Amino acid sequence: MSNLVKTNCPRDCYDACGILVELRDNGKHRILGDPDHPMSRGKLCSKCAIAYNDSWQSDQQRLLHPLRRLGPKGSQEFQRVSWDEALTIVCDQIKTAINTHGPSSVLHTHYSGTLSLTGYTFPSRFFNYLGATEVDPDTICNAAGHSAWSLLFGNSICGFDPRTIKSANSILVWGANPSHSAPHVNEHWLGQFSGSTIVVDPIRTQTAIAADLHLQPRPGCDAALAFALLHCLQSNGDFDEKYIQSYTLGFEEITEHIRQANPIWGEKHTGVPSEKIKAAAKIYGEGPSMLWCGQGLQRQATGGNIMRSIGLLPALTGNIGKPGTGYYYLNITPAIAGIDFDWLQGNDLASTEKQLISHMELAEELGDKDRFKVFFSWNTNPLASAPEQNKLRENLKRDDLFVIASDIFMTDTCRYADIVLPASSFLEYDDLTFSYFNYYLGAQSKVSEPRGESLPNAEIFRRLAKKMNFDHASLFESDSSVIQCMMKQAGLNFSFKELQLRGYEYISNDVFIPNSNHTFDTPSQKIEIASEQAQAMGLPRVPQPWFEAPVGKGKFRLLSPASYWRMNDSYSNDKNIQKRSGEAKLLIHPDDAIKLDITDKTIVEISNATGAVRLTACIDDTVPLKTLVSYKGRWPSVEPSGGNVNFVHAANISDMGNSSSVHSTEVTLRVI
Ligand SMILES: Nc1nc2c(c(=O)[nH]1)N[C@H]1C(S)=C(S)[C@@H](COP(=O)(O)OP(=O)(O)OC[C@H]3O[C@@H](n4cnc5c(=O)[nH]c(N)nc54)[C@H](O)[C@@H]3O)O[C@H]1N2
Ligand SMILES: Nc1nc2c(c(=O)[nH]1)N[C@H]1C(S)=C(S)[C@@H](COP(=O)(O)OP(=O)(O)OC[C@H]3O[C@@H](n4cnc5c(=O)[nH]c(N)nc54)[C@H](O)[C@@H]3O)O[C@H]1N2
Ligand code: SF4
Ligand SMILES: [Mo]
Repeated sequence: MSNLVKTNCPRDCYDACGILVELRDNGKHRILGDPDHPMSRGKLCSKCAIAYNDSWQSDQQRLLHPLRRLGPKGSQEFQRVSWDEALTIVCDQIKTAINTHGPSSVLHTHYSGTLSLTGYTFPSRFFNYLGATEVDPDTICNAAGHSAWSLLFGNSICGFDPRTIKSANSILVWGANPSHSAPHVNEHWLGQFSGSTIVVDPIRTQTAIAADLHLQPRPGCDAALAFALLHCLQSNGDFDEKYIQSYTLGFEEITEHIRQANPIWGEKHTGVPSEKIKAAAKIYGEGPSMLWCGQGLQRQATGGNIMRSIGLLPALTGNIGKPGTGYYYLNITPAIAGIDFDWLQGNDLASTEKQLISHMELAEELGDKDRFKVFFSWNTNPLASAPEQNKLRENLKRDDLFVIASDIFMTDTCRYADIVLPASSFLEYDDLTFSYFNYYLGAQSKVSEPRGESLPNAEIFRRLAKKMNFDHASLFESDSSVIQCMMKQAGLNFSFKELQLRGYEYISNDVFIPNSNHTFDTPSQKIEIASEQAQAMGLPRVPQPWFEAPVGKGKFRLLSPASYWRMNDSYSNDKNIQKRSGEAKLLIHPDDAIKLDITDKTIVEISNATGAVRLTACIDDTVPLKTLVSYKGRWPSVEPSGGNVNFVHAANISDMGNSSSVHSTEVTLRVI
């Protein structure tokens, strides 16, 4: 057997890189980028190249055994126990909660640890069968955008096919920062594009610097900016009247909004110079043009309205349904290929309707003694990533709340758990992976035995189901059966072994041209500019040209998007990455810094009614005035300050999808 094995990266990342593993006899393998893979081209991102070759294969760093809490919650005093003991305790606690308060008193939360399909979905079968309450996963990330584009286009998960870039003249990247969040897409896809690139971002990111045109609006003003662009597009004669007539509904209801949104108005309310608005409209209007809306964009108080408004650009210019056009938010490739998520997650196993709460409600709801008795966190680390960290910690400490956490490392969430269950990493079991950018699936291949006594996510829940004496067959389906079924559903008519050898496979050799028949999955089958559904939800019938007023005196807007060195909050425990990325920084514009007597390395505190956190100032003119930036991804327990930006995140929900509006956070700033 060759000592090289192909696998794929299952992180929550647009790139979905191919990986080549050089097997070593000592069991500590070399993890490299697959040179034959169209994204990785022989190179992993800096963070994975370090962490996969270090902490992810380190017995000192990984959780190796089930643990039972000895000291107070948060103290990290644990005792090693066997799987049988751990699962017996978990099972007893779940049964007690069901007997006294019903199954919905078990609350589970999960998200983006691994996105490999079995690891990501299979445990939900257990919780659905049980009748547990679920923290609605996307509400921490992208639910507002999904709701918005579902109303407008009838679909938010099947966007342009990146392979059609050759036919485009311009790409508009709006509120995404692939230089951090999708480094390979940034280098090999966007970076090699020969047409014009426009970036809309309050931060002058590396992607913005490389673009032909950068519009730098104040945060939360994008709907107004979209309308100003529409005004210019219409003036330039770049509206596609025939397309509007045939395939959209309710155009006449926004014509007045468009008329009044002239570029001077746009400049006044967004901070983007009118000349730049005109220049961007000219480039986009020439077409064919592609639109990429990022996930950071919609984490605003009015993020849903922002997405609906920006979606009008392709709709009114007819940049849809032809090569080199289209709009993209997320391509949920497995769903597009036909993989049945209801089956994967066991949505039909529930005997009563599932109760959902938003991530924005989690901290508060955990304080409800009568509602939740067991909290089970798996594949996620809410004590770093969730809002209202003070309240969350306080409520997790409740004596009458039993907490279970499953992770591959001793995260802050694990520290607060009564029982910790060690999970295996993607190097230790077979699965399918996918990209939410490119239209391909990949094989995740087992290259090591699970570290210590750790178990793959699915196996943990098969064992727990057995302990609970559940007997439904789908709770015990083997990984290989799930993988085989998924491949069949996706039309990959060859063996998993073959996929492992190939590494990855496009779900179709032909490029996708979504909406080429111009029929949309909305009630009217048209693009619903005016939406009765929206109205019924208490939202405006049509997108609104809203903008936010600049922050008040003494206040700053805080943005905390994806960091270069971390994957969400993962890798924060990796010593090398800690060294490379340095202390947690707060980027501040030089003119703001001078006024407050702040220089590089000054220790500052940002605070609001929700909490406070100390950070190290970094003077940086890539951020706009009155806006602060601190990239997400720190574990409070490994920070000297004991905090992270989510101590000031107030959990306000956005206008749609019960979703996060973390980028609407306002703080005051003082020197310590
Ligand atoms: N301030 C601020 N906060 C944010 C955001 C922001 O923009 N600003 N963004 C939000 C967004 S977009 C997201 S998606 C969330 C993400 O939030 P989380 O889902 O909490 O993401 P991670 O912090 O990476 O946590 C995933 C955990 O899963 C673990 N893990 C990895 N593989 C496995 C596995 O196979 N099994 C198990 N059991 N565990 C595994 C990792 O070790 C890690 O601890 O954060 C949100 N938080
Ligand atoms: N390295 C790395 N890669 C990641 C992640 C990570 O943590 N680290 N996280 C993964 C996950 S879970 C996700 S969801 C994606 C997120 O990746 P992206 O989709 O790129 O989204 P973000 O990085 O959250 O934010 C992108 C940009 O939105 C901008 N933004 C914020 N507010 C506004 C606004 O009001 N208007 C406009 N126009 N722009 C605004 C921010 O300044 C930021 O530069 O990345 C994934 N990839
Ligand atoms: S996290 Fe993203 S960029 Fe890094 S190796 Fe994985 S897929 Fe590639
Ligand atoms: Mo996310």
